[in-house]
Amino acid sequence: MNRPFALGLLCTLSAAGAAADLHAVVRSEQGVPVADAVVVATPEAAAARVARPRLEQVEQIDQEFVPRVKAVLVGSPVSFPNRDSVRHHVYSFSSAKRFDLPLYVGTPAKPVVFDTPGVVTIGCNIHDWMVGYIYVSESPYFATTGADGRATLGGLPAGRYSVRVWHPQLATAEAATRRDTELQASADLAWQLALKPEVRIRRTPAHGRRGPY
Ligand SMILES: [Cu+2]
Repeated sequence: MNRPFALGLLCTLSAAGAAADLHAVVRSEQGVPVADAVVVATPEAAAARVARPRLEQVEQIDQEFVPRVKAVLVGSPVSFPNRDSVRHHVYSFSSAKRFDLPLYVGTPAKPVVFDTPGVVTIGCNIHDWMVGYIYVSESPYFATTGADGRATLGGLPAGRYSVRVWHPQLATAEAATRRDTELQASADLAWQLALKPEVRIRRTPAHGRRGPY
């Protein structure tokens, strides 16, 4: 007897919970998959889901930042655990967040709070080749591409979004990557990005694994 009611409730629930997955693929102009690209979807309406910043981390492993590109929601605290036996001195001069964590081993007691949207370039005072990026996102909907150039933004409420891509080697303004899309069900979006050549500082033997720091 109560079956119609139950069915009605089920329909209501599924309509209210309508969510879409956005499958993004990012390639270079030559068609090579691009890793470490941040894909951000900004809803036209205010974010339906209230996202809370949570503790994130960027490790130092074998004298590199892991991950090299980390996207976080604005307001997120980020800790910088040092997994190496050598000391690191992590810092940034970026306008979105200036900070300095003088020489340390283990995990500095206080995480750094990233409270301004933008890109924060991080380095190490001791190991010049160590470069990483923290992308501070205003929207809670983002993902970073893997080695296959793919990223999935899951569970986006249906609606209109502008979607854009950032990468450390992006040759254009981030705004130029913008796509406007109406998401009702899952969708695919693809980008071919013009990238600048990668500039990497060579690791010097003096700063090898068994170095003085
Ligand atoms: Cu270092």
